[in-house]
Amino acid sequence: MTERLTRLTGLAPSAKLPAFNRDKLKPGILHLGPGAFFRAHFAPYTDAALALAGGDWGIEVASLRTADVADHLNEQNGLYTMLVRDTEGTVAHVIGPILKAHVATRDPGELLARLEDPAIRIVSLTVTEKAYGFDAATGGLDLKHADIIADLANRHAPRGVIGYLVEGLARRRARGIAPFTPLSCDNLPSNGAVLKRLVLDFAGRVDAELKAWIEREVPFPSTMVDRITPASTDATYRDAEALTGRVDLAAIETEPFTQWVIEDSFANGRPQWEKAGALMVEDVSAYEKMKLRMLNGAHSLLAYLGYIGGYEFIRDVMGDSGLSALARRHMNAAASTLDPVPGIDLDAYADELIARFANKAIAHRTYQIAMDGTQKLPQRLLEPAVEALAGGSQAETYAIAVAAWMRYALGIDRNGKSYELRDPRANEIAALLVDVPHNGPTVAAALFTLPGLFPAALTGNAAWAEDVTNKLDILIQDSKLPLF
Ligand code: CS2
Repeated sequence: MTERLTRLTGLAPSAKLPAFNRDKLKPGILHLGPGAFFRAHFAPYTDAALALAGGDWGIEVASLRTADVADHLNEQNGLYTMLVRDTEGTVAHVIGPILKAHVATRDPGELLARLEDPAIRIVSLTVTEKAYGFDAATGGLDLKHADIIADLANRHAPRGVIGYLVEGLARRRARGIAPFTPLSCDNLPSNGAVLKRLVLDFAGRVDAELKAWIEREVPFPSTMVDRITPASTDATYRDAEALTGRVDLAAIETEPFTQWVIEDSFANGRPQWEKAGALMVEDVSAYEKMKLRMLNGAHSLLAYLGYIGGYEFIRDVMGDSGLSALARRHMNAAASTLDPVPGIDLDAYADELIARFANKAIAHRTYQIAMDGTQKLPQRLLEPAVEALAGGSQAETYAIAVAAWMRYALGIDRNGKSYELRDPRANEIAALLVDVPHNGPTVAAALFTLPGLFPAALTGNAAWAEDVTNKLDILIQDSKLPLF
């Protein structure tokens, strides 16, 4: 039987190994949410920074929900393989900065102790949009979010991200320990500012002095993160084993492109990520809007249209010349809502996105990207659509994307087979659609009333709402995807 990946000796020569001494690392970062994206982005940037600039920034990770990834990482002494795929082939990099993994649901006290440890100077997060308890309608705390409700009622034994951060900071303050820097790496606009607002809102409800201390002492840098990272499959584990000679149950796969823009505002030091190619800036918002609107907006458009059109992967959708032209059209529309982005030519950026989406070596499921639509639509599609309409544009590609999401929200494919929506508001959506006849006007009218999702500037714009309705009608009636 093939040996498990647990140490760096004896691996196949095709594996690229960490170029620093792991024994020198000390815990300095605690990362919440060690999913595939973190393993393809934050950890490899830190790995490269350690190799190129030295330092002792080791990472501990904590899963707030499931235990599998954390268990596999511990079984492998924190090591795992990142496969970088393009049409030229696949390269295996073994990534070295992870020291230990924790599982919050199994041992919440252990995670609280790690948050309190003065050695931990950064607490970074990739927990997905829905974990924040963010209300897109108000920009503040969602007081109906299950974790927020539970943690406000029981703040010393939290279960959600905001509850853990506030309790960790409260414990440090009580013991006179300097705060850690919370570092959001999720696809939310101004993710640091959003996180700050949520943490302050939560803290203000439990302890006004704590709130004032956080406001004074804790920086919340925003980041823009980018690397297309599909969920791991059997092919990931198989290729990782072939290229390293070791069984690796924490292997991930990703594309060659990677980008990270970080606001350089840390309370207590940071790794030299700029040595690994990260861009350290004063204000990340222009980069973040660009990425959310051009990449993620087009991704969601392609995911919904592609999934209902019977395409399994984004690369297949891109093989359809009408849909890839539509994606490009949407990117142009999104670009026209943006202020200039320092150092970036938006046209060249769009061309590069098209090539990345078309990468034949990356099998990125439309169904994966379609997940959590209610959490993704506002920043990717609805806010820029409002701005486009205000600027006198017809916002047509946004109408197509929203119609495609609505068609997807019916939960039945074109062969009549049902699928799970995988959205935290799936039950509300289903309830709105009960007994609603499947045609454009009725379904659009029902979904437009989902509380807090669609801004009044969109639903109140009769021409745009009618455009969505007509397009949805075509998508519902036609078994083939129409060319809009
Ligand atoms: C995708 C993103 O799943 C999704 O919603 O749009 O995960 C996308 O692949 C990344 O943001 C790329 O950096």
